[in-house]
Amino acid sequence: MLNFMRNLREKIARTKNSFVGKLAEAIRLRGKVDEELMEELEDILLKSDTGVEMTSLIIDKLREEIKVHKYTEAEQVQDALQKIMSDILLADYPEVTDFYTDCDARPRVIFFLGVNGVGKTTTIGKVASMFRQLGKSVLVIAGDTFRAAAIEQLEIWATRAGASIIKSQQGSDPSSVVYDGVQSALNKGTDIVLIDTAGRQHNKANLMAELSKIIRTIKKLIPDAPHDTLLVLDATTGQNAVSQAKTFHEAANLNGLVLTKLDGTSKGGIILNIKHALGIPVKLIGLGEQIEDLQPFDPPAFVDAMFTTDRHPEQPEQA
Ligand SMILES: Nc1nc2c(ncn2[C@@H]2O[C@H](COP(=O)(O)OP(=O)(O)OP(=O)(O)O)[C@@H](O)[C@H]2O)c(=O)[nH]1
Ligand SMILES: [Mg+2]
Repeated sequence: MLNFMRNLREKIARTKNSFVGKLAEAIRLRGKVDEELMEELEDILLKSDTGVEMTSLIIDKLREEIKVHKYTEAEQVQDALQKIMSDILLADYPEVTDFYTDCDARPRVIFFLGVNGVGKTTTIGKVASMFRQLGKSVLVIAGDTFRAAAIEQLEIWATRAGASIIKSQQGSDPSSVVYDGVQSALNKGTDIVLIDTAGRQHNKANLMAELSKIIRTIKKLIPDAPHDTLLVLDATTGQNAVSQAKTFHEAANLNGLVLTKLDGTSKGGIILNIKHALGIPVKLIGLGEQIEDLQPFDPPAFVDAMFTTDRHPEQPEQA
């Protein structure tokens, strides 16, 4: 658990320093609570991908707190702002469920989708590895029959994770390999099925229809599957991710999000906004390219990692 927390803290350091750090710095440097400070904070929130509506919500709440409590000290404003942001996150996730154990279906079918390059295949490799560590049998299905080398890439991850793979030829119909894969999992009594899909732009109607077709195919074999339909979003794309999600949701009825590359952004405000904007929870967060760089999204732990300031930072080691 300690490692898990330390890892999270290190991995989101860019967001913490840049986004949360900038807010704190603005408050400290201005030294007084005035309209200019409010505008500066608003600007930082917007530039950190917090979204227009969420930013106004935060700023309005902060103004109110300042008025009610007659805050004049930088530290009071800083604490109030952090509390507002963490309350938003905690209210959006009233209970923390464990993604890896919160579904008893067997096989549990998890369907991954998203635009090109967001981290679908990598996430599948990481999720496969986690389930294997929990002692589950895992089958990955190479539903990306479009991109050259996609099948090989998934195969490498499957081998690394200790999962089996069902694949077909590049260019073949993704629905048919998905059908074969789910059938095979049913025959073998596999615990977990992870389905990879080709990256697709959300404004291409035919590609979105293909997703619906794959889902119908899965349902022919298991009516209540997929048990999870996860949209993978790249955190570095900011608020654009919200509009992507809306279209994917219409085509595939999402029940969760994976927010990848949180290690690669210095903004990170999207995490405050996305559940609020879409009503779909973030279930997993990607924190790097390695197999262990994925965590279930745990809002209290995240709030802690994002907002707790080391009041007594360790001295840098002597060279
Ligand atoms: N830093 C960082 N990189 C990531 C993360 N997740 C994925 N990546 C990288 O993002 C790149 C794309 O990852 P893929 O898993 O191939 O993405 P994809 O969505 O399957 O891509 P397509 O199949 O082409 O649509 C790779 O270089 C990954 O290593 C993450 O959480 N952090
Ligand atoms: Mg892929």
